[in-house]
Amino acid sequence: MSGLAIDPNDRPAGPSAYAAAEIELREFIDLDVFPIHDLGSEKRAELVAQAREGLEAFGCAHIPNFLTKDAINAMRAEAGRIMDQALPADARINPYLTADDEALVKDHPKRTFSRRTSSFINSDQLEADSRLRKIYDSDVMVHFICDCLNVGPIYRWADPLGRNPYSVMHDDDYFPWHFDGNDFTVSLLVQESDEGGDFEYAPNIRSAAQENFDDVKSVLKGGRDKVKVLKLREGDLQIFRGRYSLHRVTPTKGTRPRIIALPTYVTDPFHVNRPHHAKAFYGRAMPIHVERERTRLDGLTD
Ligand SMILES: O=C(O)CCC(=O)C(=O)O
Ligand SMILES: [Fe+2]
Repeated sequence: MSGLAIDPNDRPAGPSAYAAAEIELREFIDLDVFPIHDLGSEKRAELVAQAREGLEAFGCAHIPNFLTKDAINAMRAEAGRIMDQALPADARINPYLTADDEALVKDHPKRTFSRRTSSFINSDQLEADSRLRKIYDSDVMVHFICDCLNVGPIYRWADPLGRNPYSVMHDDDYFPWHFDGNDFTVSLLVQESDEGGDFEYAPNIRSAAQENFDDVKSVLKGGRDKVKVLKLREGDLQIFRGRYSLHRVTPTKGTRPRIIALPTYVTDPFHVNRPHHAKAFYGRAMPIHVERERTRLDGLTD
């Protein structure tokens, strides 16, 4: 891989370590309001039904106030302590995170690049007793998300950088329009920015069978007719099908960084981000990204 320096000794530390007995759900969720552990409860069934409606209609489910204040505070404190280790991005990306292709016309979506300045606190940088990692490792959470998505089984992901990072956006940062490499993303907003930082998305603008470059181009050029805006608040949970919905985070303003946790579950736990994707998003690629680069199930570009 030209341009990608890979250190062969840079091996992931292994799977997450939290067993069910070590995870106290009440450390992050009010089980009276959100009884996600109680499979027979009516409240849980309602939550699942609502999430499915959102996912079906817009590729997006939103559960306000999902996290407890205590969990928000713990995650904000963790992110604050390790934020200076985040690998800042100052990369020009197209929506597919691919290199420029001069064979295409100049205004093709694959040739439309924007500067991404947001940064990730990569998953391998989380603290040993990270609250985010407990949430991520919780089987109850995996089962709940799986029910909401109505696909399954889903798994925690092998990608050592992308499995459960925090995304951080400081004053004037921007996360431009893109598609995700994985099918869906779970987001938990930990801290709002003073201004901006809205999540915008064009639901199901492409499918596994169809790229729909014309529609993507229209959004990139500023068209708003296909765009929806989701105002996330601290503690909100969002489940989002980012592989088919073009999305971005609008520029953030102010001294308070926007911090969002992204616990990422997948249907194929083995395959990780492609090296160029890992480099563009997480600031580095590791041997696992090179070794597991294989043909994907779909033929979409990312
Ligand atoms: O920060 C967000 O709300 C979305 C982040 C995102 O789209 C991504 O990490 O791929
Ligand atoms: Fe994304």
